[in-house]
Amino acid sequence: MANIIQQRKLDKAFGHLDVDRNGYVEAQDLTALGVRLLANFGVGYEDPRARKIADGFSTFWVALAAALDADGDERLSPQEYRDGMLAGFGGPDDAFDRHFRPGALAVLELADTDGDGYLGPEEFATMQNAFGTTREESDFAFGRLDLDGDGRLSLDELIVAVREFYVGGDENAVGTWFFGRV
Ligand SMILES: [Ca+2]
Ligand SMILES: [Ca+2]
Ligand SMILES: [Ca+2]
Ligand SMILES: [Ca+2]
Repeated sequence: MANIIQQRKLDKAFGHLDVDRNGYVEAQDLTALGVRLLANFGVGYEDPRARKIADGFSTFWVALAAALDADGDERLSPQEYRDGMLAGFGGPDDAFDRHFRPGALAVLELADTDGDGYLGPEEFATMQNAFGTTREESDFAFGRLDLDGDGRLSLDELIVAVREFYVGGDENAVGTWFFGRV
């Protein structure tokens, strides 16, 4: 059973992924999201980080479609997404680590512009902007995630939060707030 927070997280995540807003998540949405991220950070396609994003998102899409595209039309409806995620994509087995982590890590590494292994509020906000998060919501999320209040988030703690946001069932986990209010 999905609680209301889980439901809202799933709908929010679906909204991020449906970049062209046609009501379905498709392969080209992931491509568009990657393009937007690279543009926000001013990184060109020749950059190795661009390749990591493209590979990570492609891996993610193939796994997502294989697990969630119940009717086989190569796109995910909101219902397919919700049902599939609740049925345990990234659940007890290590689907998250295998299919999701490489893309998520590529995004975080891209966002860590000074390469210190942490995201500060500016780096975080630039990344969030690609997902349509406002600066205000980004700062709200940053404040929730920065448990020790030192003004930075390590890539390791961010990966944990991303996992909590996308596949976690615990609404009290800080990752619930990864993209701002839910
Ligand atoms: Ca779409
Ligand atoms: Ca489908
Ligand atoms: Ca940094
Ligand atoms: Ca911190």
